[in-house]
Amino acid sequence: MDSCLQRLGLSALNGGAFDGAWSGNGDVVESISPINGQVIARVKQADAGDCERGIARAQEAFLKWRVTPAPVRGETVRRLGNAFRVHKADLGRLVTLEMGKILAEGEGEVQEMIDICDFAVGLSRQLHGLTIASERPNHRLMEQWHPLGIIGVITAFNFPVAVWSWNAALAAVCGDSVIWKPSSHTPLCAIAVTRIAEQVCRETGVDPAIFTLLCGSVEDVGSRMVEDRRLPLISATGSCAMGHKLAQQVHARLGRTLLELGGNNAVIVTPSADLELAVRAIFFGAVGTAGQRCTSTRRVIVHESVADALRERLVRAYHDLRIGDPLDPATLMGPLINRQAVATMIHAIRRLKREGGTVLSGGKILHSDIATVLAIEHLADEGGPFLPEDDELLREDAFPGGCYVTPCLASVTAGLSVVREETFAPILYLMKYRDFNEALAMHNDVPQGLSSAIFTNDFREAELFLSAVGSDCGIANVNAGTSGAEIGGAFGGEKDTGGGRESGSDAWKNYMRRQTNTINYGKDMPLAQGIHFGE
Ligand code: UN1
Repeated sequence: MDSCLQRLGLSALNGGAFDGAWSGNGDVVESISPINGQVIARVKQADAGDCERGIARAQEAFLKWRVTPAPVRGETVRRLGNAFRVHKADLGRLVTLEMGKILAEGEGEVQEMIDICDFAVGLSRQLHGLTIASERPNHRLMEQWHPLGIIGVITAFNFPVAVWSWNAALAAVCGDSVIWKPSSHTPLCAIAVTRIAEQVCRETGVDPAIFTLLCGSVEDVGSRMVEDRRLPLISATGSCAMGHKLAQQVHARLGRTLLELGGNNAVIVTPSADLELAVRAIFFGAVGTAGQRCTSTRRVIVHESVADALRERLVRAYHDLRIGDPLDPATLMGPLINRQAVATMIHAIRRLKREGGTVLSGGKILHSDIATVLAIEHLADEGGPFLPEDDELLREDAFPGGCYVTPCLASVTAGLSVVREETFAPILYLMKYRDFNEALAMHNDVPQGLSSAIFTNDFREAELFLSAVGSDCGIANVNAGTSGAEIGGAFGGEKDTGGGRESGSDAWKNYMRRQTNTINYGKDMPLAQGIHFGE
């Protein structure tokens, strides 16, 4: 067992349900590292009883927490941020072990947790409403923000710790309790984080059930949270398909959702662009986290006059990329999360070729023996076993486990159906444009609307891109890439991305209920709109 697990309080078999006490009466599952296919440790998941207890305990904790003054709540979150500082290296390493992103990115994710805690501490003294001019004499009109209740937080494998913290740190200062259902691929990260939060709560005399954890499947845990009226808000990260289904269930009981779903993020490269900057941003955006970020760059829309130069630089960067063990500091791209993800990527590349696209670089499975490749699971949507072709394989002994690929760079014409979908893998589609308005139209012609970027030194193009007729995404950047957003801004997107905003700016308002108050300090009873009623 890796020693970081022990330092984080994990053992070979771990309880995956926490409501102030650790339990887990459901199935025992293995957490498998995508680095080498080895079992890291096992987890006892939550069963129906654990879920019921977890929800009841989170409610009990909420009733005490909501009357704790917000700046006092902020003190617990301040200590939480400090605890993450102490455990940054171990937690970052665990993220790498369980999820496969490189160490620098694993630690970067923990830094996001620290940053959002700092943000939330300041916020704990700024949860203020407005005072509004009343139309009636001797009246005051104002609004207050009150704690909302239990926040259900459903997270994805790709950010196994940070996304919880964006929700939990804000929810905590807002006076809510949180129930977390992590991805079933990354339960150990969730257990380690919850153990840290538990310790901080015990030190500050807070009921640790404000940070409840329920590890388990969508059926056993997710759907119980989604259908339970005691959870007024479900904040969920995942695919567009997951979000569509979840929204229908939550909205059927008139609950609220905060959705952070798929992206199909593009970079426009114009004739005046600084190509050096553009290549660096595109390369990090497309290959970083092995293309498994919601904000990963998936499309490049490049002006025909600079298309050849950009393509050549990108091909070179892809060629020189160091792929391998994400624990090795020299590696820039680790494995995909599992074999299913590898199969999904190869299927997308086959489709791309069928639809007329050309692969310029990569798109192969790196493996050390064919047996692991043939063990790739059945693809549910294709209905049969996944059988790679010879030209889809690249044998190198340094890649055990079967989850390694070379990132794919492809040239396409706009409008291919595969380009309109988010494939959660490192595939980058290059397409050319002639006229700037055509580039904007191509940019917006996908169902998703998360992140976007333009590289230009022409201020008219930059401003148009940011204007009402420009990018239709929740995030739009100039001379900065699509991924790697700071926590200080509101994070999320439009259209099929789900419309939610998490993290900075005023995203905290999602976690509170707004109350409008009218106070009459006069001796008359004037009615609004000048209505006289029986006088
Ligand atoms: C995600 O992929 O779910 O902007 C979130 C970024 C990160 C967050 C990504 N700060 O890439």
